[in-house]
Amino acid sequence: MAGPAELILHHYDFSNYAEKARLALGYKGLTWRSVIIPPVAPKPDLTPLTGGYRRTPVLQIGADIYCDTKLILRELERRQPQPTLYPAGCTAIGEAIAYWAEHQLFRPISLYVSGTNLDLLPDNLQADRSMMRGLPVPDAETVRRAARRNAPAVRVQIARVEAILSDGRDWMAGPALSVGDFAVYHALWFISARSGRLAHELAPYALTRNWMGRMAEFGHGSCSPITAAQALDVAQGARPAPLRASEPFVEDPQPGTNVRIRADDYGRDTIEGELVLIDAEEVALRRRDPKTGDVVVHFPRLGYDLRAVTSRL
Ligand SMILES: N[C@@H](CCC(=O)N[C@@H](CS)C(=O)NCC(=O)O)C(=O)O
Repeated sequence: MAGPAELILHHYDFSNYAEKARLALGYKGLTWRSVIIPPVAPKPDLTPLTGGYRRTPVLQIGADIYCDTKLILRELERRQPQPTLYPAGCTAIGEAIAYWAEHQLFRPISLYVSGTNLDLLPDNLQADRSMMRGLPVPDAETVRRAARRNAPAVRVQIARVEAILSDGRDWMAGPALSVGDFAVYHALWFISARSGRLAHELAPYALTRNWMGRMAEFGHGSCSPITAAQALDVAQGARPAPLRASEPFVEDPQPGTNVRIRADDYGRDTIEGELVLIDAEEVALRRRDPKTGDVVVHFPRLGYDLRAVTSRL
């Protein structure tokens, strides 16, 4: 059984965003508990914790639930500042590199990898991901065509990663490791997460492969499994941690308002609750579920759409 202060990561092995979180846990030398969640919806033991958020990974600490790796990494830093993921001087550029990696580099990689390894994927994965994006469910030939169409965008961008490193810098944003390294790494990690069929794409790039090797050495920290039911019990037996004071912008809903929040890109399931924290980095909602009791669900501000719930009467 896990205690209320333990880090619990809800994830599955081939999730690249989960790999980003696992590696950050390893970099900080943290001990954590692992709950393996299904890679496709429905996720009946996860969504009572999140209020509907279904993406992977999710970090739970007692009755506090952190959605999205952008916030998960910040929360790990808040709880264990050293070694830092946010070095002065490299963080702003690191965040910009992370945005590029996660919004332009990764999608073609995902399509190229999926179409190349279609025979190795769970049967219902393509259908689930298409529905998650509001797209029609593709047949196998459509998925393979998308792989061929996206291969050039992958190649062009791997060459850019090599170019970034070619001035002799150790890390993506310069002399210090930053969130940019974790974001580029998890995107490139996905190339070989399924099979070695696309290893030739990285083969020409010695600097990139050396940098990936240094990243992989951080490992995953020390982890031991618990069940999804145990994780729900941890939430039920814990109270949400005290929150820092909100610092809303003038346009923001005030704490105490009923709000709904959802991702602004894909997996746009709506989560509703009472706004209990809002500042430049984070938005948190209090909600209640019979399986968890009171929980506070935390999101990064950027990348999420937040609205006050207005009565439709
Ligand atoms: N911005 C999110 C993206 C997370 C994401 O897209 N994860 C993928 C898995 S790698 C996902 O949720 N896929 C659907 C699922 O797992 O249900 C983050 O940084 O955590």
